[in-house]
Amino acid sequence: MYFKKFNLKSVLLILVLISLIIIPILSVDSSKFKTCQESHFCKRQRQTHEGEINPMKSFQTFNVIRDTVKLNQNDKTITFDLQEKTAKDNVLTMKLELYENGIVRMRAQEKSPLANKKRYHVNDVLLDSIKTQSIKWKEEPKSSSNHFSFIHGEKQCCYVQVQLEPFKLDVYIMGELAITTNKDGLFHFEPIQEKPTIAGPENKEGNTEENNNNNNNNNNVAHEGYWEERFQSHQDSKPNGPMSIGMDFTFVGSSHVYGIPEHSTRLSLKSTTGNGIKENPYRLYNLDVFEYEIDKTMALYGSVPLMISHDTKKTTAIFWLNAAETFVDIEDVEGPSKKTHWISETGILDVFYLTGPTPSSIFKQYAYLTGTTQLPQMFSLGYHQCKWNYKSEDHVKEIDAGFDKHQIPYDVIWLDIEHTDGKRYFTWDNNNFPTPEEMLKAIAVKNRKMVNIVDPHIKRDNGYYIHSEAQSKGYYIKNKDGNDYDGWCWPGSSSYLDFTNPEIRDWWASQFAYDKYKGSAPNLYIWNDMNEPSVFNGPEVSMHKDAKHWGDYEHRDLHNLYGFYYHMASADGLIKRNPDQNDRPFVLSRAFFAGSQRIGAIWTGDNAAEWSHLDIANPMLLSLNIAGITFSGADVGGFFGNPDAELLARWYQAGAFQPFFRGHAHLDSRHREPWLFDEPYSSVMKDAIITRYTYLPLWYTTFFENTINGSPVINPLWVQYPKEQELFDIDDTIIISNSLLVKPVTKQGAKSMKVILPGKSVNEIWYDVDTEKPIEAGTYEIDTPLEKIPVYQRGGSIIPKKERVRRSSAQMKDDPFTIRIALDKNQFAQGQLYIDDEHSFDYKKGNYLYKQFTFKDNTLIFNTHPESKQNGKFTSPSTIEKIIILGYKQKPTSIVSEDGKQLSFDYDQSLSKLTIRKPDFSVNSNFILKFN
Ligand code: NBV
Repeated sequence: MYFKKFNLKSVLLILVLISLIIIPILSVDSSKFKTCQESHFCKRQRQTHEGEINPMKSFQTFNVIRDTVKLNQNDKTITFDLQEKTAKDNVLTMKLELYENGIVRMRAQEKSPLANKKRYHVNDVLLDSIKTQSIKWKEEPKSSSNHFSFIHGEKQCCYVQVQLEPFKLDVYIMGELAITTNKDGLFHFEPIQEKPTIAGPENKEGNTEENNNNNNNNNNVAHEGYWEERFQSHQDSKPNGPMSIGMDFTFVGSSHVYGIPEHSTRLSLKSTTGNGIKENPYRLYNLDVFEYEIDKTMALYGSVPLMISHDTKKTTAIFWLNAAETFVDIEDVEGPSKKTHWISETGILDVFYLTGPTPSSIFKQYAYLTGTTQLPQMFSLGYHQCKWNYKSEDHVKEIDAGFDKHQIPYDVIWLDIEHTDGKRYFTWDNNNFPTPEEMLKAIAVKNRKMVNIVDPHIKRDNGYYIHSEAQSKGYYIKNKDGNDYDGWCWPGSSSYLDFTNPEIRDWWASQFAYDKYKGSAPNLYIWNDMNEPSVFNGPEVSMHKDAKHWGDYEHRDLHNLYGFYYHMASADGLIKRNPDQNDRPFVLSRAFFAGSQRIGAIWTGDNAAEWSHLDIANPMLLSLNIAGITFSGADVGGFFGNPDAELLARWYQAGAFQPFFRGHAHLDSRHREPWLFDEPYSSVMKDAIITRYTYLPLWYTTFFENTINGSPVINPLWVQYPKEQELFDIDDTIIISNSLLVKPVTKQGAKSMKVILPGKSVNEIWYDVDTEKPIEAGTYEIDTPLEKIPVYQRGGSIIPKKERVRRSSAQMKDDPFTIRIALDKNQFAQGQLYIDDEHSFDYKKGNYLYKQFTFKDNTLIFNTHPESKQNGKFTSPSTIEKIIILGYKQKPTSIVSEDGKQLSFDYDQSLSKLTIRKPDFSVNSNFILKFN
């Protein structure tokens, strides 16, 4: 036999060789990235105890200085000083405020900061519109009592009780304790200090970390970890010394916490400590993590320090407004409650308590603080085709023609870094892209768009205009010695603009003007990659923390905001390049922070062509969605490697139901445009894309509704069914808006799969969108042949669709709608439809239609949505060409419009399906239909 030719040795050798090839491709080199133990401030805050990590160990914590407590009616604050119990000169001042909608804010910093050193305050993340509300005592501070409490001036949503000795802050909702602060005494604030004149011993015996913590203000401080820190070959000069902050919060009565993206873990956050668990805490520090692995608490590309807690009675959240490196420990404690410990390297203590008490009120409260998602242009909700790299104008033509030839709709073709002249962004490789204007025109003729990559590393080449201008204007971030920061990235030696400075952001934005960005055109949009920032030769592949920014802040203070500001400047550029500034920008960013939703889309970076990465995409996107970043997606197919046809087909099916839908692949990956595969795979991919386009009206309406209420665009089941405890861990199923449930197949070879249709407690009915059959809420094993995407419409919902297949979303603009009504057990249904010009900011002036469909008492009413602020100036040529009603119990004798017109219809008794074929109503006017 053929195999007999091989002896065992050679087989083993081959296996070893194969594993050498495969394993490095598939796993991250985690030694490049710090754990809490390797980040000295985290280790200090987490404390070591008898050689073991004991993260929740109590510090000597703070007391409130009684006679400093004041209620200041003028600025609506309560203020007081706090003194550390053992280091009496560590005095902080704390400010408490209430904001609209049940939000409590707590801020603290040194009472008498050093004149020459300061803490960073995060700017530009909170909306300017937030306003403090009046406060009154619930229980005044008295000398006989260890407590005081306060409440909102008028609204009685909740109250806050402060304990003086030791300091503790409790938030009560509906009369019950919901969140406690410093219950475990982990409030620890390293005061800014002058560098000791006498060098401290380098961690020598007897000078334990505990001593250091308790004697922060004297000279007895070891340098290593405090005034300098080493990680691998990198030295951090730490000129400001230790200034970390830590605090514990317990979500009382809660068994589940979610949020703090971005991590590759499941949606429901796992415990990292206690009960024998010894995990690394969740880390928030924007990093370019090459080949990230699933289920790790290590940091990824972006950070949103928002944690949401949920139980059957209430939903609450903590928003920790800090842009420095942050770690979060989670522990299950009795109650059951969730205890969390937050640790940041620098910055002030700035915490928002969101009191909910429902999921939707949490989203409103968070949106009130940080804003809602920038309404996407319609094209950006279509399908995007990307690859590192489409190599030339001919290649672009070929791909574009491929979509037409195979009759697959798509909206955007993307160019990666190779399109530039030597990675000089805003330039073109003249050999391969000699006539970009013509290339863009050819795409524009078909109403399609292009996206070009523009990265933040600037090639240090005097012949490159961006560099020479930036350098001469002094716009680069400086290294610790005050010279332009010089790091290694794609173009070789590179510098990085200081986007924290508004003047520099303006200058950057001006580079997108058509006369500056040669070869650009109105249908060219932008992709910001590597903006963590990624620095190949920097610590953890990022920037040195002692690099200097505008205002004399260190990079360490604001690292997690760098990508946010870069994204902001690019999006601003796209707005300003048009004279009327009336085109909504589209900029995709890899790095992000709280508030990035206001700027543009984000994606989950360099995933891999593996089933496990397909499987984790929805949990990661759900986590982003509940933290405000709704316009998000994962590379379809997986960035690294080569998916087989089945994996790719299943990935298209999942991606078609995720907010941002882009196929992308690594430079070394084989081409994988949908038509390159055998049947049935190719058709399955094509059908998934077509299906996406039919649901564009639902996506667009849902994104508009996010601008009103901050709700996720894709929801985990518990958000829609907050009382159904068995749903709290489910994250493989999403609900788009509140109407369409999708559970994509993410397992290889799956012939069948378990699907949970929620809503048992309310007797929900669901309708399989393929068979149109009603199914009661419950758990089912369903068949999943390759072509099946398990999608169910909720009984009680009405979904707008456009069912004619076109080449791109722009060609569908004036197409008629099909309305799918799914009745609930009471023969009731309601849904919305939003329409505008699909691209401009005119909707902000009310130039749109926001309509509501209600089916009730055998009557269908189509009218202006009660919350609509439409100004009556916008009209659409679209009509309603078909109305389908599922769950309609018996054939009506007639369907009559308000003006007495009889409408023709079909009725399918076996499905209880009623179809009104050509109502042809204009979407501009209201109508009422009576079913007799
Ligand atoms: O620009 C090249 C890639 C890009 O295709 C990818 O989407 C980014 O996440 N980029 C990272 C840099 C290289 C990664 C190996």
